[in-house]
Amino acid sequence: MKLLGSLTSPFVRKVRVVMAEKKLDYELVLEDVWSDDTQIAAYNPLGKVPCLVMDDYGSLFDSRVIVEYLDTLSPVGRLLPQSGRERASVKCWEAVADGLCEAAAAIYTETHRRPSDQQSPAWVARQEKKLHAALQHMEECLGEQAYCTGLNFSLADIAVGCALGYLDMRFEHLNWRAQHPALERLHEKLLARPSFADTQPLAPVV
Ligand code: GSF
Repeated sequence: MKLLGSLTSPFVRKVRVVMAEKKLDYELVLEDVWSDDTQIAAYNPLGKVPCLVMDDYGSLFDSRVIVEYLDTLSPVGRLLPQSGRERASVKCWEAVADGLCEAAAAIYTETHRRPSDQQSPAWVARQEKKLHAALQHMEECLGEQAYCTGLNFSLADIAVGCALGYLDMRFEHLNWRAQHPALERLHEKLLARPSFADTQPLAPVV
């Protein structure tokens, strides 16, 4: 399998962490989706990473689809409960964490890729509200629990950890740790896992 991705995307990192936790082999192919000569549209009509290209050249996209598929490939380290409310709960954590990343990436794109006279402060403020609400929600739901859904490590923790790592890379000034001690504790615990330590996001040198 080939994973088309970047070293900065939290969605790509989520897939890489899942690959590592499941002990799956793959090749990471770096793709700059903002460059004119990107190949990404040949595999994903939406032009986004991550995109998984399988050995028969079929492709899967959207990190949530990819990680759900990967979890079925091996019984090693199940990351999603088989069914029912528990499974939905993990997926809901993932949706909040991914939504946080979407809001954060939207702010970054607006403020760094759009000419300043075309930027909308009101739109940025709307995304910031989502970002802060998502952090608050995750902090409250995690509370004193060992992991997002209780005692067991799951895809929920992977999604949350990748979102927090993305904030550290792009929004250091936000200092999310100050208001979210439960998330800080979880993040420290996750960084002790090789799957997280080996995939820390790298902002390109510009
Ligand atoms: C989001 C992927 C995404 O926004 C998923 O895979 O979970 N729901 C999707 N990828 C960004 C890179 S980043 O912000 O992580 C991307 O490829 N953007 C290029 C574009 O043209 O929007």
